[in-house]
Amino acid sequence: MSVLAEIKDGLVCGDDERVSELTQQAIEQGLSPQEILSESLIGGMTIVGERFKEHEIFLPDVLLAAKAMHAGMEVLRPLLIDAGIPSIGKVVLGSVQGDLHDIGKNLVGILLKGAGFEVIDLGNDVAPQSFVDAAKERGASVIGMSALLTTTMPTMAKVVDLVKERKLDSRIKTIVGGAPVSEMFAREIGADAYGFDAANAVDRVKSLTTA
Ligand code: B1M
Repeated sequence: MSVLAEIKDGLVCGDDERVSELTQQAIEQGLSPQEILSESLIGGMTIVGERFKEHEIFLPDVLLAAKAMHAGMEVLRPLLIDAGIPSIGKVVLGSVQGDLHDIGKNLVGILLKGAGFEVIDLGNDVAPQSFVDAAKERGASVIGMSALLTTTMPTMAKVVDLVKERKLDSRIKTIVGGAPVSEMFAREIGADAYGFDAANAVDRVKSLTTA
């Protein structure tokens, strides 16, 4: 089995120590962090999602897989973030209220930092007002929101509306993303951008801040 397949297997089994060790091994073998991330970590988590949906595994198994994903991302983090780059803009980031999923959001944060943005990460379960207050107080020009549940997606609209209500929309732009979110949804709620994955989110944030 290749090291990439072994990492994926370790993640699906929820073995954080194995994932951490193998990720380190993959780096030493010269594999790129992007390849390890997409092929093994995101690939493994996709399998976990499918098995959870089919009731083949249960919530504790998903939690262990999430812990293993975190362990792998921690090894990759320094390689994805090129330290010492001067800030090219500030982004407030969070998973919306009611949503505890934060792996994708964390990935977006890591890649934004890697691209030179200062990221103010509010964590998960973030209330609409907290997004807007933080962006205003910290002088951020972009609010990035992540949602993994169809039930929490409407909260994104509340943030977009609040930015407009407070007449901040000329200087604070919004971007939304997450598995159930689409370009069409982003347009419907009046968000300024949609990122289909973490790398695309970085491109979209760059366009928002240079427009
Ligand atoms: Co939950 N969960 N979960 N879960 N979970 C999903 C989302 C689900 C699709 C599983 C399923 O049924 N197949 C389902 C949602 C169904 C729906 O809404 N239609 C679900 C459910 C139902 C639930 C609970 C309700 C289960 C329960 O309690 N009965 C519960 C809800 C808790 C809550 O939030 N209130 C729950 C709990 C959990 C755990 C806590 C166990 C754990 C989360 C741990 C954590 O995040 N710290 C968990 C996990 C791990 C998943 C799955 C398996 C994996 C999610 C993930 O991390 N993917 C997920 C199934 C799946 O998505 N296949 C599932 C990897 C990650 C890299 O991808 O987050 O999509 P993702 O991010 C991507 C893109 O979406 C994008 O970039 C990333 C890739 O580069 N992206 C952005 C994300 N945010 C972005 C923001 C941007 C731009 C792009 O701009 C700002």
